[in-house]
Amino acid sequence: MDLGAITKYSALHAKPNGLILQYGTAGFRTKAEHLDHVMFRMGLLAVLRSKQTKSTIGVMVTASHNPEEDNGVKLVDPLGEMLAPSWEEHATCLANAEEQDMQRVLIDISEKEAVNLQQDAFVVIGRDTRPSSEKLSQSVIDGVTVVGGQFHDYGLLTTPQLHYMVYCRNTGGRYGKATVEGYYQKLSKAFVELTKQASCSGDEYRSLKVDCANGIGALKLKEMEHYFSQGLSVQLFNDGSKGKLNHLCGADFVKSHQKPPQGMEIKSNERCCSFDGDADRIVYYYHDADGHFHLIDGDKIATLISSFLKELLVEVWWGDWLPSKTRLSEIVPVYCTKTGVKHLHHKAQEFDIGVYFEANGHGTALFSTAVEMKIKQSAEQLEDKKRKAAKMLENIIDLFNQAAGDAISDMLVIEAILALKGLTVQQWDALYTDLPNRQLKVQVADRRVISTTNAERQAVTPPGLQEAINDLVKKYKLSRAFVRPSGTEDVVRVYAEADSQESADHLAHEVSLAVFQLAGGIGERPQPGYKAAETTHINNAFGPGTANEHTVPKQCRDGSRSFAKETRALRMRSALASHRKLIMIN
Ligand code: 16G
Ligand code: MG
Repeated sequence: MDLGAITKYSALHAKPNGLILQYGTAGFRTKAEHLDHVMFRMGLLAVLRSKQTKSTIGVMVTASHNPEEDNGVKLVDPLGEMLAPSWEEHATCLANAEEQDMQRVLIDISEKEAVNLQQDAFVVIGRDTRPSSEKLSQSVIDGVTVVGGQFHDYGLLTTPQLHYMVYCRNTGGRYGKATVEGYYQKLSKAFVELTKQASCSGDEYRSLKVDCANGIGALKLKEMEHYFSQGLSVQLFNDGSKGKLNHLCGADFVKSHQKPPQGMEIKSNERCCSFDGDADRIVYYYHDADGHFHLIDGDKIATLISSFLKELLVEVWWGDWLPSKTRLSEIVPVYCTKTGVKHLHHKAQEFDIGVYFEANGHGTALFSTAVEMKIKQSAEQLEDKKRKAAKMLENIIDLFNQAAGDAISDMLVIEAILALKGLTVQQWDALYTDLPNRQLKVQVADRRVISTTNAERQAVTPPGLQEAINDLVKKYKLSRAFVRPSGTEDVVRVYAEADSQESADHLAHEVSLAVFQLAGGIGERPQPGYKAAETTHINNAFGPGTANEHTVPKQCRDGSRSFAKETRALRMRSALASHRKLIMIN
């Protein structure tokens, strides 16, 4: 390392004195004007990580669903995953080192991680459409080059596209071609193959309104549209030609406010969806004949996908690989993890097939190499219906972005399934009914006083908080409530559900008061009654089906549906995660 050059260039990307940032669940995120030094240093760090792993590392410049003025950066590890936790800590130390300490921190990291500095390094860079992104990605490039790293700047990309590029490059092209063209072709080919099999070809199944949050999703979908247009026609809204990024539109807005984005006319029963600002999340919605808005969030997306995959798996292997005496209900484990895509992703990797989604619409499906090979083999060796189902599985594997949750890929998966099953958006929505719920946030002096266990569903500290929650929950029917510190905002998240909206609202309020009293609340005491803004938070990522909690209990307790129906939906939803058992049975 040429330390002199690093010092010289670092001074051109000087850190504002005293500024402390943390590499959180989605990297660094703050106002764009505070990020120049962070970008430069993440360029340096990406080179070290690349040398250590002897692989290509990705750097994405985006602040996803945050306001246009914000920006952020995250590093992408060799198989397209989120950065390893020990390197998140290094990222935080490096970003916060004062100018004079920067060199030392860099050397410390290299030593701790036994980085061979003679090793070549390669970094790929992508950015979203924010006005600040181009300059900030140039600062990343400055960091990469000053320590002798090679790079490829992809320019404008969705976040999942960058993850895909990293994955492709580190698997010698086996996963796909590391170009946007390669991405479009891989996904579109799989989609068109799949939808060719759909018997219902009526227009109602083949057109979709897409709110692109005035972000990168619009650009990429426009480029890609003609590749898949024989299977689906998309009508784009909030395509960035006039509105502001994420302003009154996008997946996070729609999910938090439970209403359609601005600028989109919706006729009754029309299928619509929203991407977020960097196109790694998607939610669906529609208006019923009475004009009521219905949101179809990540939970229902997971339900649709897993039920479809399970049907195909059973079709291919029932009575063969999978002994017919196996009860389907036995092969359906559902797991909860802490909030954050990385936790879900790692859990899903433990299975031969793992499907994960946060309620906020971030998710995908992962397939082990063993199961992919088994499916390929079945598609070649089996006959008739079994072969057809195995072929569909082959295509659906190609259609998923296994490196990261991807709004474009998920949209095509969902559209293919709806077309193949001949399902309307209402039929999909009716797979199960959510219990009424409420999400709130509470301001406290230090949110770290709240620690949790059991996938963030139980508070361990401060003393007495969990007991207080337990007592409150007992007052309501079909109720439960959780609290946890946010990973992206300086607040505590509160989630409550119960048999009626009124009860859910009351419970959420009472739990907020308990947090305020026992965890050092600051500012105004939580008031009863909820304005949309109060229930809105950056990611809306708490509660069932989000990062930490899938909807199983909520569904089981929903009195509005027969138990048989509920458990059937539940089994279908989780079938996928169970596939490891199929392998074990074999
Ligand atoms: C980040 C995470 C998301 C999580 C959310 C929780 C990624 C790419 N994103 O946006 O998975 O749901 O944080 O935020 O990991 P919260 O802790 O503020 O609710
Ligand atoms: Mg995003």
